[in-house]
Amino acid sequence: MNQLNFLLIGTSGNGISSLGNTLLGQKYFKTSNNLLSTDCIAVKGVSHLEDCIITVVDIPGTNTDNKNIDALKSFKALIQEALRLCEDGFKAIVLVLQFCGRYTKQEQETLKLIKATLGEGVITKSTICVFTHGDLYTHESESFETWCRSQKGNIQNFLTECNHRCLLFDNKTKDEIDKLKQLNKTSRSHRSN
Ligand SMILES: Nc1nc2c(ncn2[C@@H]2O[C@H](COP(=O)(O)OP(=O)(O)OP(=O)(O)O)[C@@H](O)[C@H]2O)c(=O)[nH]1
Ligand SMILES: [Mg+2]
Repeated sequence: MNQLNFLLIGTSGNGISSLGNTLLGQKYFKTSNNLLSTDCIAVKGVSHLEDCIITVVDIPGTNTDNKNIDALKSFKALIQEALRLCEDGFKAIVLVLQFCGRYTKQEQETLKLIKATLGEGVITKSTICVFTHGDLYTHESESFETWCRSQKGNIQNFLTECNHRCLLFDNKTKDEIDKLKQLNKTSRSHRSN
């Protein structure tokens, strides 16, 4: 059996838990459209697909706006908890961004937390970048890859750093074939690490 272990990380509200559910093919994680997240623990989900065991750990989205919280300390505690839940470790860290969202200071702070906790090399070595809200992608004449390569500034630096392992996900799709295609692409990105 192949094992695909994913740790999902991102800024709160980017669709992290929804992505986890898509990857597992079932509703494991709580999702919400509330403006403030109430999640505070890491949760693990496991599913089987053909010859694969897929393990996903969903941690609460980061929120570095709240200056009363030591963001690094609480992030480190969450990562430790995630590693405890998935003792074989993670071959891929999935940084969840939102298509049509902006790459702001908040996103860069999330990236800093990842590097400070998992090491500077983690992006190049084992990070996949997933853009959720793929249903909003309407660039019919341009492939998603071309769109990624045309982005500028800090986001381009990040995409280059993760060797353009970028995927677009529509977590709302009801199309079973679409769902499988998204999953297959993720497993290919994972194997290219
Ligand atoms: N249209 C669309 N909506 C999405 C997609 N992915 C997530 N959403 C919506 O975005 C909202 C937030 O999704 P969650 O998965 O709860 O986000 P999260 O990042 O886990 O948020 P917290 O854990 O609360 O920080 C929900 O209303 C989802 O239905 C997507 O691909 N397309
Ligand atoms: Mg969540």
